[in-house]
Amino acid sequence: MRFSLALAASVIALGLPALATATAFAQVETKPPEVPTEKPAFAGQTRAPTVKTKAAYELTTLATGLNHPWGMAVSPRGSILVTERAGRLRVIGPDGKLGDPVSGVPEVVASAGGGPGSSQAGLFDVVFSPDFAADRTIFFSYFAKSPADGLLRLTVARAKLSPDNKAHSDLKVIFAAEPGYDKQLNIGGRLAFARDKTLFISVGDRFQLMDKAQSLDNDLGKIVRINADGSIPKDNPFVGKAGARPEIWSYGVRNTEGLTLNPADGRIWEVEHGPRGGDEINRPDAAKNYGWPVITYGEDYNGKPIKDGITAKAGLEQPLYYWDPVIAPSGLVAYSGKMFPEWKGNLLVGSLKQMHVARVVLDGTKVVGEERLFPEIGARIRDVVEGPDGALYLSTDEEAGKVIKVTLKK
Ligand SMILES: [Ca+2]
Repeated sequence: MRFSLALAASVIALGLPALATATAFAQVETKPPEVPTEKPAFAGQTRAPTVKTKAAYELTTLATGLNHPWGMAVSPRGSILVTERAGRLRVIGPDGKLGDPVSGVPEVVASAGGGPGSSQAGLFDVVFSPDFAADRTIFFSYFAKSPADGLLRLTVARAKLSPDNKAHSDLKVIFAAEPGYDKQLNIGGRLAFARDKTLFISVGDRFQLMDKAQSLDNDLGKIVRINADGSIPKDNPFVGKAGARPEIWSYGVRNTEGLTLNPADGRIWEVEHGPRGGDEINRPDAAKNYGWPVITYGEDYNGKPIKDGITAKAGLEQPLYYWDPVIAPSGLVAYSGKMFPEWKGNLLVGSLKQMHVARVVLDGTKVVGEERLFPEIGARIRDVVEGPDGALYLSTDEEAGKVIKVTLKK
C-alpha cells in the first residue's frame, strides 16, 4: 500500500490519469498493517493485486442449525460428511437431507469460544479413505482427554461407516500428538491425504508451548505424515534420526487449520493462523523449518514483538504469502474442478475473521492476485471443500452454523 499510495501521489503531481494507476496497483487489502515497519522478503509476498471473478455463481444453503460445523468431506456420489465441533458427525444425503448424528463417535473435549485467548476445542476434520468405495473407512480428528494422564491431545482415529451412514464401527486411534497438555488453544486438526495415500495432519503449537514448534522431540507446531493404519512411512525425513519423532514431515508452524492436496503439483499446501499480523500460506517440504516462533510477520496480541521481532533468518523458510492484518484462515482447497474454469489452480481459503473466502491466484508458488469471495454470507467461514462436480461447499462457524453450496448460476 505504501508504494501504491506514493506512486499514485506522484502520478497526480505529474497530472497523469490517477484513476488508471490506482486500478493497476489496487491491492485487495486496504487496511494498514499491524506492524508497518516489517517489509516482505520478496515482491508479492503480501497484499497481492485485486482480481475480480467473472464467474456467475449462486449460493444454496443445504443445512442450518449445526453447532460450529468444522470439517466436511464430499463423497463421489454427493453425500457430505460434516462434523459439529461439539462432537457430532452428520451426513447430508445427495437429496440434501440432514441425517441424525452418526453413532459411535468417541467422546471429545469440546468448548465454546473464538478469538485470541479463548478455547477452540472439539471434533475437527473428517476425510474419506482414498479407498472408501472398498473399505468404507473415514478418518477424523478431535481433541481428547487421555485416560492415562488426564491430559488433552489432538487425536486422529479411523472407523468404518455403516452402509446406511448411521453408525461407526471398528474405531481405531491412529495418532495422538505428544505431549499432552491441559490448555485448549492452537490445536490444529486438519487432515489431508496425499496421492501416495499417506495422511498429513496439522498439529498446532498449543500457544503457551510455542517453543516446542522448533524442537523435533515432540509433535506440536508440526506437519505430521503417517500411513492410514497409523504406522510411520519409511521415507519420512526424520526416520532413524536420534531425538526426532519419525512422524514429523516439517516443523515451525503455529496453528494450521487449512491443509490440502493441490492437484496441480501433487503437493500438500497449508494455511496457518499466525500472530496478530502474520497469517501464512506455505507448501511444506520434507524436513524444512517454517520459522515459528523464531521468525514471523506480525506481533503478539499484547502488541509486543514475538521473540526478537525478526521476519527472516538463514535456514528458516519464508512463507509464500502472508496476510497483515490477518484473515484467520481455516479451510483450504486448491481448486481443480470443471464448474468454475476461471478458478482452476487457485487456492480458496476460508476466513474466520474477515468473513469471506480468499481466492488466491498462483503462478507456480507465487501469489499474483487475490479476491474476497462471498462476503454476502456474512459469517465466519470455517471450511472450504470441493465436490466431485466442481461445486464448492462452505461451512460457517456459528452456534447455528450452515453448510452452503456454491454452484454456477443457471
Ligand atoms: Ca512461518
